Amino acid sequence: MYAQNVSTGTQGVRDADELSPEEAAFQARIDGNIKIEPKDWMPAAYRKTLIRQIGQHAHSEIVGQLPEGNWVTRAPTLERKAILLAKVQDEAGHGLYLYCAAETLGISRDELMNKLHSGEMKYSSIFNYPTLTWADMGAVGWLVDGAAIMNQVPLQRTSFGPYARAMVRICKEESFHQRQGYSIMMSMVSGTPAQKEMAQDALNRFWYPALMMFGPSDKDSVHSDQSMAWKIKMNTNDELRQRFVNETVPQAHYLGLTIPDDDLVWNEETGNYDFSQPDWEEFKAVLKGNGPCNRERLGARIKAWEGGEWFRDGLAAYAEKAAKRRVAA
Ligand code: BYC
Repeated sequence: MYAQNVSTGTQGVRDADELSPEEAAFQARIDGNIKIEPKDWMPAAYRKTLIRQIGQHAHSEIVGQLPEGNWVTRAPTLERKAILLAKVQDEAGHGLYLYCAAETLGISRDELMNKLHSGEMKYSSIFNYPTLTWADMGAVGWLVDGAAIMNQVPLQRTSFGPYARAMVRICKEESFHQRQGYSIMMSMVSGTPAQKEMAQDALNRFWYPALMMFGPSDKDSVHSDQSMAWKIKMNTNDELRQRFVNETVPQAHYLGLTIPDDDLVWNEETGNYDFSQPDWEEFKAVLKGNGPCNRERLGARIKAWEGGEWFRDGLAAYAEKAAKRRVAA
């Protein structure tokens, strides 16, 4: 049951009969839905793609704490504060599972951090937008975590075991995150006219950045073919974006809010909503480091990393001493 073609990423797509016996056996495992584990043989490009995607995902969880952490001290009630705090802490946990999954591929946490701080590795474009009002906490939970779930539920079946297993718990927690965001939106739209206006304004600002989270359109996606052949990705960027629009539009209607897209229309023939694409030039600018908050976000992460150096050094020194004591005993 070998795949017809295998994309190598660097060399284009090769026919199955061009594969080495190791590559063919590897592809057969993927096609048979047998998980790849860290000690199994894997093509170098598979390892590299996974480190890139899992690392980017881990960085997104960690950087993703910043726009919401910004609101913990300003939550309107004690209950909302406790919920938001729990959510932000969950994101830290997600980052840690994902860094651990990436480390099983032979890259260290320090290397991953250095690559984030130097700009060599990315994190999700969405976190380069500011959170200006409390309604943004609603929009982020509803739309950003909603988009994350759409992308991550299929990743529970991804071919690399540690990544797939991390996704199971992450998805459970993301569902709670999405619900808490929608709950904030429900409160805002049933409040004063000014509060409803804040909710609409948050939707207006987060709609297109949320659509960008799924990556460029399929025709411009560099990695999709290869990643789909290796079941690192289970769906294309456009498929997931369409699913997200189909699920989110009725939720906006229920809230009594308007999606900021004049061309949004239900298409009976396709059974999907037709919608306007995000501004891909803006997306490219954000990826290049020129979004509204890129410098601030990266600056905050670098400051936290440098500020924590004494603590990491202390932990390492303690571990070294404990190891010596064990040898001596
Ligand atoms: N932002 O060939 P493509 C979350 C890059 S949610 C930045 O289609 P791929 C959270 C891409 O890396 C977010 N960069 O790439 C939620 C590539 O550049 P490089 C995290 C993006 O990898 C709430 C280039 O564009 N989720 O964690 O096949 C609270 C070409 O794209 C973006 C994940 O990471 C973007 N939006 O597909 C807290 C899910 N889109 O690397 C936290 C796992 C594309 O060649 N990741 N690029 O320089 C994925 O599913 C895929 O990596 C993507 C992109 C769908 C995102």
